[in-house]
Amino acid sequence: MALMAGIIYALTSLFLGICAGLSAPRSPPANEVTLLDSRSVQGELAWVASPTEGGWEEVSIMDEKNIPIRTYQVCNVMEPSQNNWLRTHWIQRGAAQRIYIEIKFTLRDCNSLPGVIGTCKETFNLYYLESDSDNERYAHESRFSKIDTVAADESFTQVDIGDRIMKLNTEVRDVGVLSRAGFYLAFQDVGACIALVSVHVFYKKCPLAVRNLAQFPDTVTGADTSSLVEVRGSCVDHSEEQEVPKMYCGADGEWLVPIGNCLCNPGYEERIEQCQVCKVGYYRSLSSDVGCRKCPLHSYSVKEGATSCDCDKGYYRSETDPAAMPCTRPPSAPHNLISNVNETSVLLDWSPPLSSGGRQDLTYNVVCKQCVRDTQRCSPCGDDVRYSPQRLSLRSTRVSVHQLQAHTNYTFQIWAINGVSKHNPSPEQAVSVTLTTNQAAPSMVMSVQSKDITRHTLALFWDQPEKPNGVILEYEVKYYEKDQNERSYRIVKTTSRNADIKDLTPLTSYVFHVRARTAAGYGDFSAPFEFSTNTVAAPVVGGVMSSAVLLLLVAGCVVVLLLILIITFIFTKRRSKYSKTKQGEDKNVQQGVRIYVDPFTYEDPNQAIREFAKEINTSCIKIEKVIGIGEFGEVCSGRLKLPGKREICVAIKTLKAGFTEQQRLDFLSEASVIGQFDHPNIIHLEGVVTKCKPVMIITEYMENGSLDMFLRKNDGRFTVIQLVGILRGIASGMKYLSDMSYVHRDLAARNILVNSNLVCKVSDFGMSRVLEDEPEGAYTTRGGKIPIRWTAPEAITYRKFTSASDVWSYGIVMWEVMSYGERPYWDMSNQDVIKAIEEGYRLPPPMECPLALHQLMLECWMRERADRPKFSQIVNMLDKLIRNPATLKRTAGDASRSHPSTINHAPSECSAPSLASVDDWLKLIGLEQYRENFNTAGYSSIESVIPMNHEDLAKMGISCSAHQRKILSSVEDLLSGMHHRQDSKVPV
Ligand code: ACK
Repeated sequence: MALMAGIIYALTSLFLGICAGLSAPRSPPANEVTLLDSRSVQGELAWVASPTEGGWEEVSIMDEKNIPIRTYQVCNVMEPSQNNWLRTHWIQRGAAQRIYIEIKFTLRDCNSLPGVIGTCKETFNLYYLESDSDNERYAHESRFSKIDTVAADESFTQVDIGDRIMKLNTEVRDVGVLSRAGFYLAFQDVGACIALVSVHVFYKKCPLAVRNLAQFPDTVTGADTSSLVEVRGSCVDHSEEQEVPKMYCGADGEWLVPIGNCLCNPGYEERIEQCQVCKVGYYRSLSSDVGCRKCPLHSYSVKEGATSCDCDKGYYRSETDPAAMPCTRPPSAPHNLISNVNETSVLLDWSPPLSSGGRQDLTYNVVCKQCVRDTQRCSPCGDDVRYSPQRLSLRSTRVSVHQLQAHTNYTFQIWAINGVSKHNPSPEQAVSVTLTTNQAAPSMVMSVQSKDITRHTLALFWDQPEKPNGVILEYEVKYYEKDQNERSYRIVKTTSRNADIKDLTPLTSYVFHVRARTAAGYGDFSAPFEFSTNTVAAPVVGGVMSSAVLLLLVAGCVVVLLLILIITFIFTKRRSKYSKTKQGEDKNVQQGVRIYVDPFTYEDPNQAIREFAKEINTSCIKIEKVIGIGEFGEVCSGRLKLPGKREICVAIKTLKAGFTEQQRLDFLSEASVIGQFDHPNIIHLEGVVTKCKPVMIITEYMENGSLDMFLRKNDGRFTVIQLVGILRGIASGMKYLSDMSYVHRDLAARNILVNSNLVCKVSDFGMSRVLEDEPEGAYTTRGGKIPIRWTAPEAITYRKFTSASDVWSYGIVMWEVMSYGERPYWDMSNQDVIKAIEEGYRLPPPMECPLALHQLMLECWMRERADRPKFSQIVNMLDKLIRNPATLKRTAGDASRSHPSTINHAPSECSAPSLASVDDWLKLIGLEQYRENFNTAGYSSIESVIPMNHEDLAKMGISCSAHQRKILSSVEDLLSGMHHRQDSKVPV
């Protein structure tokens, strides 16, 4: 009793010490909602203790600010069979689905109390009971569910009390899914000396956040520790949705990658996740514009929130002018107009206007007016006047005008026109010239016909030329026999538009041409017209012309055909030349074998990215959901629709905002690596997005995620042949990599992805070379992180990474696959693993693992790397096994899937007995120093240690409680391992 009183006194005095350093209740982080905080309760806690006497006791102490703290204490370490319960009052659940309980407590080290062995405990139990109302305060203890046994990381001793050393433990436990309106918590003491200093119960939420201009409300996290809650955002004021805004709330109360976004309405701009109105003198016309901009030249805005600016007086904007363009004016007139008359044609030439009005779209229109001599009366020129190149929208400063009337007065105006001319057309935009055309010969007679044909005569008639250009004084008809030489023609002249042709030869075809004459001379002869004297003739224009056309057509076809042939020839020549050059230039091909090129050997790593990864336009990508967190940012799944290709599912690795250029290059280096590979068992790169943010790497989507998780989820579900198929795929991918001289360095089941057809693909080519991000990475003595359990000894000790060290890792992957995702070397520490391997131990065959496969694993783990098989040999061996399934029948049978004591020796040391002795076992768990204690106490075999407890250890002189715990937990493992074993205890 005296001892007890001393302890209680000590506890209380120590609390005072603790409380001096115990911070006052903190204001909770934004992502926590407190349901109970014992430190902020005013007055007594008044929780229910049973038994009411002699068990938990409420003790009030003061912290350094003299604020009372309520604590509960119990310390019945001398009495056996303690069962002291302490229940909180009813705590309302609120919106929580999963709650967190943070307990701060102190605990007395039993070893430091004399005479308490057997009764003193160093743990207590935490329970909860859900209830819809506060009517189950006294519910029977058996109705409570256990959350956990809580042990102290730190316990204090008499010496600590003397030194007033603060040893406050903080433990957090969580429990869910809760469904009732509230719950009670209970603390069961079974004989410890313990003080509950504070109990803080809370749940987590993702706090209200605004991302991409969408507001996401306070969101309670999901019930599951791994669940993501999808939340739809709503656009902030003065903004509208561009793509549905969504975000995921993670279980830790952190928001993950935002998807979709809102854009500020026109007249507003984005400022720190808000839309701010544009100031006077500024405008923003489209939601896609970057921000408010100053009104462009010659424009203004007089109100806030302008979506465009009005033009100053005398300035205009065309319908197609963007709002950002300055307002402009019509151009001034062209100048230096020069005319050059040639008979009935005129060539007009001018210089551009001195002012274009501030625009680039200057063109010219020609206005032609025909004026009556000596009067001012003018009328528009007829439609028959021809302009070259055209009359309107001329870009050049020259036009030729044809088919004017001879001897006629004309006025030509040249107008300078731009996009805003129509707002203010004025004669100031034109320059004009007046001129008179010269005399000109008549134009051609276009049509000649015949009638009254007899054996010796025929009558011809025709139309006046379209442009007589004066008075026609005479027509001339030239004709000759079709079969005769053209030079032996005859001429008939007439003043009328017809002529009787006489003295013709019967049944003969004649060719006729007609021309007109004015004072200016003869016009050109008409085209040939053919008539015969034996029948009623039809103009032969068609015939003569059509044979000419036919000829032209045939000639044209021949030319086109020839052209096609020549082009095809040149093209195929060039292609074959191109592909030859391409091959010649392909720098990662050496003597027909493609060699991997390290992107970091490029002077500019961006060049490697451009060379090996295709740039994808973000508009082709649809992000759908977050599937995980990578080193550089979220990993999402989504869809990719490239033009002309069908839509496919893809995985999208994103680079989170705020990265440095080096991080960007490190992130993209993975794409430069994967982009060099093309193999069914290597993850396929679709491309990258580097030109806009977020920067992304797009790969094929692997529906079943990483191999280790996939195997754990499907424990025992596959046939051995299916598992060997998986291994064969991975080996084939690795053979491809080693053929390309690529060393992976981080081959492990977690870095293999599985698709819906169970095809496995090697992945994770990122910074795994450096392995800073590797979750299994441990720093070695030589620096740098290495995933110890997967890595060959020579790579651990002197960083000799080769395809042979990849083979070692492949052996570990084989073991992971055959044990359905078991952790290699279970919970042994990295140091113990290194030591065990060094001493020749190797992992035993997993349960039901065919001996042939375990034999292959052992070969992969040969100490000498030259003795390990090559990947090509591994593929061949697995192929052989698949072809002869009978060879897979023999299994190690009795081997355990999870027994650390059944580590095998390497094949070279197979003859050595491999069942761990007590000495070996102690060595494995790193407590060799107790070898003597065990020997002296008579524990000579593994079996003999099985029934051991704390008391036995204390009797042997092992008093350190951490060591006791480690030994007893290893004994428990030994026990479960023995249950797994069937007959033989000596796996080979
Ligand atoms: O183990 P998992 O489900 O598979 O979670 C991780 C997560 O993203 C972070 O790396 C998953 N992951 C990565 N690449 C792909 C992919 N191409 N297809 C499907 N899941 C992927 C990985």
